Parts: sequence; C-alpha cells; structure tokens
Amino acid sequence: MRLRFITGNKNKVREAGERLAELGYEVVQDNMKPPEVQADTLEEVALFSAKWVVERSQEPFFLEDAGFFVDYLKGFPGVYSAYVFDTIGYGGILRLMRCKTERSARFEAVIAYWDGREFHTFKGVVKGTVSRNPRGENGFGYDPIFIPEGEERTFAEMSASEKNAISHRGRAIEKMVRWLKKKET
Ligand code: ITT
Repeated sequence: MRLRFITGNKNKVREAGERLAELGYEVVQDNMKPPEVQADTLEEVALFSAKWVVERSQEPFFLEDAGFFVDYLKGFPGVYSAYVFDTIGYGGILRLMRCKTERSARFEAVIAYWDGREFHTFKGVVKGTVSRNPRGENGFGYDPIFIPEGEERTFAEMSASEKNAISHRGRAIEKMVRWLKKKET
C-alpha cells in the first residue's frame, strides 16, 4: 500500500520510507509546503498544516511535526526547533548548556494522518540526554547532540535502522501502522 507523506524534508522521507518499507508500505513524498502555525504543541502545529492540505486535496496522506525538547531549557527549542536549527543551530543549544549537568532531553514526533474522512494523530517520543560535543555524521538536524537512553552514541553515530528502531519518528510510524493494519482487517 502507498502512503502519501507531505513534507519538504528529504531526511524524514528516507527515515519514514525505510521504517514503512519494513512494515509493508511504500512512501511517496508530496512537497506541498503547507504553512506551519506557531502554537504551543506539536499536535496543534501538525493538525493546522494537515487541515490546510485537506482544503486543497482530500486524498489520504500523513504529515509529521517533530521537535527537540531540552528539560534544563524548559522544553526549548520544542515547537521552535526548525527555526532555532536554522538560526543558532545545535551549536547554540550546546552553548546554552555549557557546564550544565542536568542534560536530559527528548525528541517528539506527532503524525497527523488523514484517512479521507477524518484526522488521526500518533505520537512518538524518545528520551535521552544532550551530549557535551557534537558527534557523528549520520542523520540530520539535532542528531549529533542527542544520546538516546541506554546508549553512549549520539543518533548521528548510529545507522539509519538503529535510529529508526528507537526514534520518535520510528515509534510514531509504528503506532500509525498498527492502526492502519487494524483498519484493514
Ligand atoms: P516538514 O516539511 O516535514 O515540516 P521540517 O524540516 O520543517 O520538515 P519539523 O518542523 O518537523 O521539520 O522539524 C523541526 C526541526 O527539528 C527540523 O528542522 C530538524 O532540525 C529537527 N528534527 C526533526 N526530526 C529530527 C530528527 O529525527 N533528528 C534530528 N533533528 C530532527
């Protein structure tokens, strides 16, 4: 079965595509560029974009909004992750965290799926810590500074499939697939 993924981010397509292929689905990227509203939660951001898409095309699709939440910074950059990445980058986050021992953080991803009639949301979370220095070449975004729980390597030091097996995105996708499979039977 084919799933339309509305995103401009090729890295997301690659990761979601690999995870979904393992689960028996094919991903097709659609770069419609829906606007992203500034809101308090990833759910609100995802649903705002998803509603904009449905006003233009009613075919089933999913999109995803993700964020990096640092506890010491009271959840910042969170819903501002894309803007912060494009401005101060992960180097800016490391500077804000210099000499801090409280380094817990998490990634969250919220998928909004439109089945042609209504929306369904699926959330994935991965907890971990902010590294002292950036490490690794794989992945994208904040991956070089995030060490998932139970690991010593950053996401950027892991292979795509290792990241996918435990990541916020991988987990949100698994939930969506579980729901899709149930719907099919
Ligand atoms: P869309 O077109 O799908 O919206 P985007 O790149 O704007 O793509 P988001 O707003 O969901 O994506 O993501 C916010 C930022 O969080 C993004 O710019 C990345 O830098 C970062 N990010 C998202 N997922 C990540 C991941 O798996 N690993 C590292 N950083 C990630």
